[in-house]
Amino acid sequence: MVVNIDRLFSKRATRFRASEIRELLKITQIPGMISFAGGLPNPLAFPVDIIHECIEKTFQKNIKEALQYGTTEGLTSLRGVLAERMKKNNHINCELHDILITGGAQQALSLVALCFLDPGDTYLTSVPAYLGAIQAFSAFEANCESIPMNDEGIDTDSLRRNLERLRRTGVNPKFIYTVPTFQNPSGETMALGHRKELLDVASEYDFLIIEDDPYGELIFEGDFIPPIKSFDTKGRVVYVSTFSKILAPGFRLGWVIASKEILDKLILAKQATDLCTNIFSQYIAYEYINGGYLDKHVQQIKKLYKRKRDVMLKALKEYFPSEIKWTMPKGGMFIWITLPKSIDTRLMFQKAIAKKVAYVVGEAFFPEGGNYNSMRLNFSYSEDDLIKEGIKRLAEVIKDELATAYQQDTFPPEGV
Ligand code: PMP
Ligand code: G9A
Repeated sequence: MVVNIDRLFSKRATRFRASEIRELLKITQIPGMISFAGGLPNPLAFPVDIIHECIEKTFQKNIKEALQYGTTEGLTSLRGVLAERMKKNNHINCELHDILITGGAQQALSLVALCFLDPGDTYLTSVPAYLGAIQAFSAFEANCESIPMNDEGIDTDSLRRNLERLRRTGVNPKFIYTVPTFQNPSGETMALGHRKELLDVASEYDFLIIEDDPYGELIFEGDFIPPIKSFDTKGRVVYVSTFSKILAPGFRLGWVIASKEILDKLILAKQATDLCTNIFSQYIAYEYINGGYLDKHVQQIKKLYKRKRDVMLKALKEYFPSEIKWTMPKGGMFIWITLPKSIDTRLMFQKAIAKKVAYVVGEAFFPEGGNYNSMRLNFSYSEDDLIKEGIKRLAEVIKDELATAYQQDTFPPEGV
């Protein structure tokens, strides 16, 4: 008998959607393609020699333990050095028992969803939002409410209005998801006042803040703005970060800092999911931090990405038509482009691919869709001369699109 597999899938599984970014990774492997699509670290930013050294140290000191199962919480020594670093660099008051090591930040987001979202629950996200988070949360059959951003970060007036509207219908959101620093996808940073205000609002309406901070270390200029977690005295913020952008995503290592009650639940969810995070890579990450390599290496990554951001900004200024707007990120890996309303970046995508340049359509970052005239560009991955060439190609595609839109607007001529 033929298996009718669709009948057997869970309702949840039927809601799974492919991530545009993951799908795009295939396109970007086409020879000659210049990709501004995936948020990939530059391979030059991988500390290959240091990693080699850290692996050798692990072989000399702990190879038997590194090949064994580990605890679900994660390697004690790694959690210890991480806690010290979080206190020193990020002003987050934490100890090793406040930290859970996860399989990347992505797993942390999934575990949060597993622990907090029932079908029919509501959560909030600032938009545009990191696509992977939307994907992780959407599997749990919860309702998503989008809160727009303004120049300063989250639009707290709109947030309050939305919360009042939800309250009138008896809905109390479980959490808000946000990337306050050098946001993926916009590159924007939430101002200090807005961070504090967001925490006040969360306290007033009693929901959690899921603060995702993969890019906070990659600061090129301007003042360091402490994470929301650093003001949290009541355990209202779940802080998530990752080694993907400061060591290598291949290690699949991230971490969560949260209150004991939340962490205990996340640990149980993780036990059921994968028992423990890759212990071998945790030993390497420990040696990387403990040997003092991380701080030095982050300086080099910042220098490299700042240069790439500058190359992209210069090329945008040189080649893009004047009616196009873009963000000026002071760190991170992304620039957000806003085109005239007449351009639909979904339709333009195939034309860009034909010219061998790729981006992510802006719509992908809005759970409710729309915003078709926007796109995200990654500047960390491509070589400098290819950044310039790619922006030149993209500018040609946009100019063609603008000319076509103009012809359509003015045709047929008046009176015909
Ligand atoms: N959150 C954000 C905002 C990201 O940009 C990413 C990766 N691009 C992740 C989480 C997932 O990172 P990881 O590799 O640690 O799973
Ligand atoms: O899915 C990945 O490869 C991580 C990158 C995420 C992004 O491009 O935002």
